[in-house]
Amino acid sequence: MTPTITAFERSPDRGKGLARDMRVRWALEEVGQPYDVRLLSFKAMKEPAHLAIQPFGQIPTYEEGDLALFESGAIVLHIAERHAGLLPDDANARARAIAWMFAALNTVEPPIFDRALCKILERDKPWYEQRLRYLEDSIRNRLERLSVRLGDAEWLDGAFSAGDLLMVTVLLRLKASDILDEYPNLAAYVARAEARPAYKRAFDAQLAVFTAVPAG
Ligand code: GTB
Repeated sequence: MTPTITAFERSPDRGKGLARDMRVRWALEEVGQPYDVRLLSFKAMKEPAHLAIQPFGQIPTYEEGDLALFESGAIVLHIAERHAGLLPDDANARARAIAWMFAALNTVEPPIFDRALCKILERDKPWYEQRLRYLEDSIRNRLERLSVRLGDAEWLDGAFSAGDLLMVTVLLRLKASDILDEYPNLAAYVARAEARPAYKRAFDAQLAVFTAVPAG
């Protein structure tokens, strides 16, 4: 059965692939699972039909038969568990890959996402510079440790996994800043992931939504 995911009808990032449907699209492309996309307006995301699937009125969601899922991390884990290619077979290696998925979303993403929000929503506040510095220090703290752990390796723990997929989607949000370039092995890690054919297909698919929508 072909799963259906939801995505922004008009992504505020104008097709840069920063919204969280990108990680779900990428996971589906990595495992070779075709999918349909239901595009939602901000209004439709807050209507009962969508709230029944996503209690917070957000994208992405994932529907397959009588399964409806929300939370991008849970969706990527579901895809990785049901298809070969995103989690190792060895039980311990699999547990470690899942730990990296949690690390990406719980430990690395929060200061990166908060920085993006701060730059949009708090620019005119008296605490802006101080808070931005605090968030950037927190990001550097995480990236420093991540950079040390990655070292010269290609991926975080052996073969490319769902842990790398989520970590890279989180780090990509820093591409517009200079912060990622302070850690050349992390910048190269992100570039390596972006060069994966599955990443490119997912990126192009979400970009096509933006370019297909008339401006306005
Ligand atoms: N924890 C949830 C998950 O991982 O699925 C969070 C989902 C989420 O934040 N969804 C956002 C959303 O639906 C889109 S991705 N927001 C609408 C709302 O809450 O009303 C976050 C996002 C939004 C915009 C950009 N951008 O423009 O760059 C990037 C990321």
